[in-house]
Amino acid sequence: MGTTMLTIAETAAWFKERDNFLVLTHRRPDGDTLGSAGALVQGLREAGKTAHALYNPETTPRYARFVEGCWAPDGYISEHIVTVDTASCSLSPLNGEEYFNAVSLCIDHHPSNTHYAEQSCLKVDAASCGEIVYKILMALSDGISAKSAERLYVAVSTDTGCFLFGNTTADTLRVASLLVEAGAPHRQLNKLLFRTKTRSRTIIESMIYSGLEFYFDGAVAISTITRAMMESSNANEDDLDDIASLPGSVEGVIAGITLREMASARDCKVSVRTSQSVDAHAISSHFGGGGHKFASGFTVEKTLAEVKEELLEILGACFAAQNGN
Ligand SMILES: [Mn+2]
Repeated sequence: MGTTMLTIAETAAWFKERDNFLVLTHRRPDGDTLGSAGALVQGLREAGKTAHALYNPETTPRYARFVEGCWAPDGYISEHIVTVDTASCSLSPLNGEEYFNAVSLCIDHHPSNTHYAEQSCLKVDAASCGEIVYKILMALSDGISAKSAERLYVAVSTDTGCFLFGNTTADTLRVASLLVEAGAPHRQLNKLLFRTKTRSRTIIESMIYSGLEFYFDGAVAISTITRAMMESSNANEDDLDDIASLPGSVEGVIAGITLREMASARDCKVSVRTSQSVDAHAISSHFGGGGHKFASGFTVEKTLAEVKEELLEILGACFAAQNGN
């Protein structure tokens, strides 16, 4: 499938010439997709357009307020479907599948993007989709409201782990600075999103730490989250936000793997976080997943033990190749 690549200026012009947009977010929505959608809807409305986001039933309380007032009313008929932060149609929320057949514009930063939209504004160097949406809104109306700035700050800061992840660039920080100038309440947001833990989060973190396993002289750390752990800690999805970065925080670890048991013992979700020379996207693509160089993931119908064994083999081959053996 071919897609036409648009620059930021072309994307802004595309919006200018059109009206009646429906913005779609991805399955298991995070701060980037919801913050980007919330800001895009808000910015388009401020530019005099009609825009709504398709309700995402998996929206968690943590991010709900940043898409407040954006959900499309029943019976809304849009003319143009726009996706944000969504690399492929398979990431559609269950209620969005029919819309994914006819996406007019995709705004995204994933290198694994499958070019499913008619037009794409794809910037793989951007740390977050929020940065791209910021530039589009600035090109559209030469200014941004405090409300949009707040939502975009959520997008940019959550996708970079508060500007700590390897994807953070000078441009990310520049955009963040402009968002703060535009009124994003960064102190409150940083406290809320990065310096506050629920008790359930604290409990499940302690379980994860005590179960950490190390391989290859400590270069690989594997953390495991079972359904039993979720139950006994009473943790929900919000409590697991960015949990995948936990094993990589241990000194010496260059590949941090998080294995999570989902609906059944043969439903496993895996997150891979790397630094230096280990390509996270390449590891996940062995299992049909993907992502970025330093962050990727996949789901697979295997038990935790089976996935762990296969991953260790792949990582072993990866380290052997690097050492020239
Ligand atoms: Mn993103």
